[in-house]
Amino acid sequence: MKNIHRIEPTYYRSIFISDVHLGFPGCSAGYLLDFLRSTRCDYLYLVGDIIDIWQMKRKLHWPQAHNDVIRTLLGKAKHGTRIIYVTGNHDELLRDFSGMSFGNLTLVDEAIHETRCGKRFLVIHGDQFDGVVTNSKMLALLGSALYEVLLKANTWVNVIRRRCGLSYWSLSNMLKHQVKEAVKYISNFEAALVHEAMTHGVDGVISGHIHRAEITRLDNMVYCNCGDWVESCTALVETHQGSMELLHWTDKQHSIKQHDLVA
Ligand SMILES: [Mn+2]
Repeated sequence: MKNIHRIEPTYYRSIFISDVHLGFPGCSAGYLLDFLRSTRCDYLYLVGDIIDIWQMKRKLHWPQAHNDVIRTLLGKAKHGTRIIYVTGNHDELLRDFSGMSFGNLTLVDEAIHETRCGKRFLVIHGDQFDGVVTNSKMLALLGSALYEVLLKANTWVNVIRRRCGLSYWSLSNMLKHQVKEAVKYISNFEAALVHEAMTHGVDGVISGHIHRAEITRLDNMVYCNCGDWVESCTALVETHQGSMELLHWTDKQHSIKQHDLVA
């Protein structure tokens, strides 16, 4: 395992990650460890749902790789990285400790980040703008290949329904409605966050929660979403020059496989 760390880590001024869901079996801790060990930064923002306390209450799942993520994060703090832990809804128990600092690690419900170029961003998880907390994993699935598979399955479902004397039932209509709802939910979420950023008088917003990485411009504001480390393995980074970029870590296959063994 030692030879993977010989490459000098890539430096970013700031790194933003969200929705890691440690304690949940779907967490891609191996990829995240690879990412954390391959990069270094001055500011590391953990934009909520890092530890999935909801999930841990249901069933405890805590493999060594999840410990390693925590140890790697604390190691970074020890070596000078400022860690700003912005709480989410799956780790909302931590909201009781908002405002507290533990060495280089600070717990907050929201933060303002100023880039090297002087652009100011509101950093917030985003669940605060959920009317109803929606299962974002389901949202992601609905846009995927599964949708196609279900459409095909619909034919067979109706063959059986007909044989049983039941009326035609359109799975595709139901799913199309769901997809439309999902798209509406995402655009409402984005609009709500941009509106919140406006009230703070900042230049943009950085959030998480909906597991959908993005950098875009909306109403003259910059909307960024860190994505997640369950499915997409994405991080938002601020370069040394102060520009924002999205990284898709699964694209970097070179040293990932070895970490999979750890997970
Ligand atoms: Mn969330």
